[in-house]
Amino acid sequence: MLQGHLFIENGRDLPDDLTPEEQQELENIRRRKQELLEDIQRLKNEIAEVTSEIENLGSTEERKNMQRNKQVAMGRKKFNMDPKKGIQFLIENDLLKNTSDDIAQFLYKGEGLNKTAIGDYLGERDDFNIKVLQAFVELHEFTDLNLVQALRQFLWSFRLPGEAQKIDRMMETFAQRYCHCNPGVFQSTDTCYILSFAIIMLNTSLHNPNVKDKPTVERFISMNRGINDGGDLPEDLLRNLYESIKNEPFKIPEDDGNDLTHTFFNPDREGWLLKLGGRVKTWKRRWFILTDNCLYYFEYTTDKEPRGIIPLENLSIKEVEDKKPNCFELFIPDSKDQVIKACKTEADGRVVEGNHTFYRISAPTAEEKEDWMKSIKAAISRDPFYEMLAARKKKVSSMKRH
Ligand code: 4IP
Repeated sequence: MLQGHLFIENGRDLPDDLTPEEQQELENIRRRKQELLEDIQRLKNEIAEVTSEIENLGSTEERKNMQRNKQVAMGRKKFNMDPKKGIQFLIENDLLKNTSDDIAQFLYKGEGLNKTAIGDYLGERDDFNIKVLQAFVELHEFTDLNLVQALRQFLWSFRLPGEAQKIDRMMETFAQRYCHCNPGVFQSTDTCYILSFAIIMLNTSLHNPNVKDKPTVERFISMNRGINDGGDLPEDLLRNLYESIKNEPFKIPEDDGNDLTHTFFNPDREGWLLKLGGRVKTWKRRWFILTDNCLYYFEYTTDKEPRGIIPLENLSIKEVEDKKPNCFELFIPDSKDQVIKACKTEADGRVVEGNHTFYRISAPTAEEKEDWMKSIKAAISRDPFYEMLAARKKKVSSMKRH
């Protein structure tokens, strides 16, 4: 039987020693087997087809995803180098919708984005960028936060650019959003705007080691008199804000190691420098203090009255070569012979106008020269901003009179 079976397996003919019934049965078995083999083959084919479909599906999906991720990474890189070009690239490749809301979301999430680049994009004057800025600020939730908490959140989401006009626009949008989320806290957006800056400056004064004179809470309160549309803000509110900043300084993104609190608002510095005389060109060692946008110099560190004061407004600074090492010069741009507005003390104690068309100064080391130049430059560049702030203060204090 086994042999017969093998015979059937290998050949097509039926063995002739079987009964007709056996032959019939054998025939049936053969047919069923054939059918089963065909079924198996069909299933195999189907499985192969489906597997290949799945494989193809997986690899195209994967490929698409990989391609997309690559392009997004490229878009982010481009954005960090040139924000406008980066956004354009992402839009052209369908990775970002060309709407202010979508772009704002992208910047707010900020994944892989440089915070200086975000600040630059948001600070642009373009109408569309202003819309993005508004949408971006609206993504911040400030409800029930005090002004310091809101500023902490806001100033961490991007790096405030150094340009006065940009800062003005951004802080204005911030103040509007804060007032919208917290109605009734301030009389006007201007009040919120002014107080925001008072807080940023307080942060610097309290936490920048270069600033020796640390303001007390009383001074902070008195500095902010009359800013609530001519009226005063509640003392408790100012005390809380002061304490909050005192206990914890602002955390500000430092993409390039330079930050607003250290260089923009309070570049104050003091130290010994050599100064060349105005008419008589003698070098004198003087103790210099940079504060309130002015350079003061004293004969001794303990002197109460300075020998001279140089307001930095409208001045420029440059490095110069001299027999003395590490020299730099303060001068009026485009006007070589004009005398710089400054005051000095004569030998007999009278305070008179200075005679310098330039101030040449020599620092003890190259590093100190760099530091002084950096601080003085920052003091000069903050000027337009102070003017804007002063204009707002004037506006709110005049409201009371009207
Ligand atoms: C003086 O030279 C000092 O250098 C003064 O510096 C300087 O005034 C005078 O400039 C200059 O004549 P002598 O002391 O040798 O006379 P300081 O005031 O620091 O002592 P500045 O304006 O630099 O303070 P003129 O411009 O006054 O001559």
